[in-house]
Amino acid sequence: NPFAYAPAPESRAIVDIAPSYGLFIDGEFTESSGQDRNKTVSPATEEVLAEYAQANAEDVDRAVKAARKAFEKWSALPGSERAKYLFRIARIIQERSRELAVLETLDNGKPIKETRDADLPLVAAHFFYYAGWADKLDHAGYGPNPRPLGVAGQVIPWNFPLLMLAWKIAPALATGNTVVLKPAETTPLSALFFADICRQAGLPRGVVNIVTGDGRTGQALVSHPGINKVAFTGSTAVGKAIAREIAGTDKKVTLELGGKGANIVFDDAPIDQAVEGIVNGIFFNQGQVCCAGSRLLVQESIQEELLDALKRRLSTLRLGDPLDKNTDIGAINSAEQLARITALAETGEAEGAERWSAPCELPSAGYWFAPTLFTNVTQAHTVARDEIFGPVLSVLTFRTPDEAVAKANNSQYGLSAGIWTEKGSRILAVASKLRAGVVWANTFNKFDPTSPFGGYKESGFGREGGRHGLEAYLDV
Ligand code: TXE
Repeated sequence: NPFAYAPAPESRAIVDIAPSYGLFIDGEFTESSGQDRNKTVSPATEEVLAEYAQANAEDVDRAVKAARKAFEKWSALPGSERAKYLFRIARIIQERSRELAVLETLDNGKPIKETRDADLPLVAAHFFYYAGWADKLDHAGYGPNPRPLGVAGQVIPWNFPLLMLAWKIAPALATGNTVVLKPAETTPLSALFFADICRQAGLPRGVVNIVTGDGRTGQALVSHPGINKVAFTGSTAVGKAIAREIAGTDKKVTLELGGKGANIVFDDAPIDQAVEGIVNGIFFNQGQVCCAGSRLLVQESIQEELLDALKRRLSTLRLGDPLDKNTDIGAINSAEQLARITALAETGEAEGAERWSAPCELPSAGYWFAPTLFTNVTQAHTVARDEIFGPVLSVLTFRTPDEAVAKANNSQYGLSAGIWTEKGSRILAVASKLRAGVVWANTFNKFDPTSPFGGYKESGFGREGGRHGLEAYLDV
């Protein structure tokens, strides 16, 4: 067995998780005014990691008031001063990145290989990137006096807890806004550790506030009259509920919602490279990625060859302990998410699609789902339409580039797409017809803080990242 060699897993001893956490308001950890507590568990073992406060409306009000008060001074600072804090935060994240990577892996269930090599470097990069903007806003074509909006209420999901926090907090702070952020209920820990980093960086009180809790806390936050801007990443259903909630107010909003990305492989594609890209596209973070390439569109003539190669590759993926550096597939984030994936996969079978799962043993404790393919899929099948948000790939075929484009665009979503071909002219022609916020060519899931990210159609609106990401936080 070539994989018998197993180096020591990354030690969880480098993270000091307290048994219980309060809220971070006005620069201090404080208790909720209510008694409600939640628990966060390790999805790989179901072991309780910590208890935390379920913030109520009164707590949210306190956090918004602290952010409002801090806004006066923070927004008046010269950009070069705000930049210093952001650079400091970025450096502390780098210094503490092993600790944060282990923490994120414990709370989320994703492989340490990913938190170490993708999440944490991108988190630091985001803070460095937006730190660089803070003193340049006056000279970036925004006119002489771009103004921050005020207090941002930010609600984030559990799939990239710290990275989604960085996407939200870095541009808000760079532009002179203050924030109240609510992490997801299953992954509150890295946001609480980030609060500690804010203290370590000497960030003025109230500029960043963290309120933990479930959807009720999120609802209290987005509906609070003291919020000027709502930034949300999560399900399309909740995104729509938030849009309804704030309709009729003067709040600005950006929504980053679901997806059903098409990964289009033409017959001249380098097959081995495409297989790696397909695997990365749908099995990175167990497929719990809004821009996952969850629909494979393969040109009919190479279907057999590609699927054979893909199945061979999937059979080598190692599923198990997320802290083991060799693990490719970690745990599903929660029992609820596992139930959702399981139900959609069962629907796929019931509707007549053919199911194939990678041969791997699932641990007895924790939430696990083997990498799975569906073939014989038509566009009418639920597995071709609904976001599964799990390690499940639906395979469809096409004959011509036009048919590929039509099928790729046949979705309520429009977040991501991929094209695999040797022909540069085809990449440009096809990409220009795809209704998706990002199109990758001969690669997938590449992220960069300089690049705007966001959706068409029901994948949401507004862009995060890059220069466009600043606009969401400025009145010009
Ligand atoms: O999402 P929710 P869930 C999709 C994915 C997944 C499904 C459900 O398909 O299977 O959504 O996941 C907060 N007002 N995505 O239930 O509920 C909630 O506490 C304000 C795609 O976890 O949308 C959490 O912090 N906030 C997605 C956040 O919203 C509310 C990432 C997201 O949770 C709220 C996650 C309310 N009424 C799931 N209700 C992506 N685009 O990456 C809940 N929340």
